[in-house]
Amino acid sequence: MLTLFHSPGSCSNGILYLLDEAGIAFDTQVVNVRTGEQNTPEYRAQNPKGKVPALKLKDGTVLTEFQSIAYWIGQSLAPQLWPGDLMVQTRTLAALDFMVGSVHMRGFTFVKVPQKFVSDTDAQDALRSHGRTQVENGLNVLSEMLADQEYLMGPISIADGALFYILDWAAADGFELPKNLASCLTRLRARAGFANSKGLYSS
Ligand SMILES: N[C@@H](CCC(=O)N[C@@H](CS)C(=O)NCC(=O)O)C(=O)O
Repeated sequence: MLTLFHSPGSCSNGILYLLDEAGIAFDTQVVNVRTGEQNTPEYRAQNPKGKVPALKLKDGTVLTEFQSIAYWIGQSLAPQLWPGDLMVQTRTLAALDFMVGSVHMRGFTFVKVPQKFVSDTDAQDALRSHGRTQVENGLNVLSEMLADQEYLMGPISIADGALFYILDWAAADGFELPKNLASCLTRLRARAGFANSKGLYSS
């Protein structure tokens, strides 16, 4: 059985979304990053990076890093989430990297946890504001990428796992979503995998 190391409400929601979408059986082990469970020796023994998501395979291998876990899911569990055309595959990986590496790490990280970087409260406000601008720019790029398609690459794909958590965070943090992204989030929430999941998305 696969085991997803997951903190509800965090970016591991995106991998949970893809596993639910794949419709396969898996276990979920909660690692609450708000209370520091990612730093326990037990979890570090599984993932020395101390981050979620991580996915433990049947043979004990632990996969880390959102993009590579999403890639593995598309290659081995859910071919319907992995495009066939080389250029679309390449754009899918670029979209994943943009969402996780830029919109999340260089945007939401500063919106959500500026205190991790600076202790001065004015500096935290400046960092939060910088993060909000990065997220807004990111949402505009994603809106152009989506255009009038149903999902980010056209048909549903592994890129939509990252899009799901990015849009979910944006809505929760009071960002105004461009119309096509708001409709896409509604469509993603209406899919059977998410709608019928065990409910480990909310913190
Ligand atoms: N590069 C990692 C980043 C994952 C990440 O930042 N996860 C956050 C939750 S959204 C985390 O585990 N934070 C705990 C910490 O930084 O201590 C990936 O792509 O999976």
